[in-house]
Amino acid sequence: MDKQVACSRLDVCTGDITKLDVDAVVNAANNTLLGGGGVDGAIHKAAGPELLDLTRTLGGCPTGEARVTPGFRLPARWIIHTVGPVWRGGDQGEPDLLRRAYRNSLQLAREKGVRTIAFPAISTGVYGYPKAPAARIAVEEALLAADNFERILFCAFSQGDESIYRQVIEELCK
Ligand code: AR6
Repeated sequence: MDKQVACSRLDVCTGDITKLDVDAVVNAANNTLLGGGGVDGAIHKAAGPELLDLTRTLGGCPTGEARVTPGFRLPARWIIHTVGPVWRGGDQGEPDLLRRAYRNSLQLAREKGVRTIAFPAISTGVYGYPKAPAARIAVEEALLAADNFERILFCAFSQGDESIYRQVIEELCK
């Protein structure tokens, strides 16, 4: 697909991903899929207890893979749960695992017919992945998959994080 067309399908915003009216939101989960802090905690809280009832039956998720559930009480129809890597210095396969988390999430979303999807900054909170290289992987993978989507949204949680995404997009879309 033409790079500029792919770029035009990307968007960035700052705010709470649980409020977004998109077909799917992505959750930065852990291997248990049983909830936690950060965006995972916010998604479980907003989706309601039915989400945990369901994720208990899924048997967890290996790092780099993704699983899908309904959105329950979220505006989003689907939640794609993925598990990014814990940052251990960068030479323990972290970039590849983060890339796979994005790629598998986008693939699963595509299989569900999702047209609009929002990602949080996977692994960059509790898991400690440096923000700029993480954003670069996110944007690269989104551009590769953009022909399958109307809109791929990066939902930052601070203005500073939003500007990191904007810089990366500017760099990769020039
Ligand atoms: N909407 C959008 N982004 C958010 C929200 C929100 N409501 N809340 C936090 N963020 P983190 P990780 C941002 O720690 O690093 C959990 O306990 C946050 O500012 O949520 O992948 C899981 O159960 C940061 O930029 O996820 C795992 O154990 C980004 O989301 C572990 O944390 C990711 O931060 C996963 O760690």
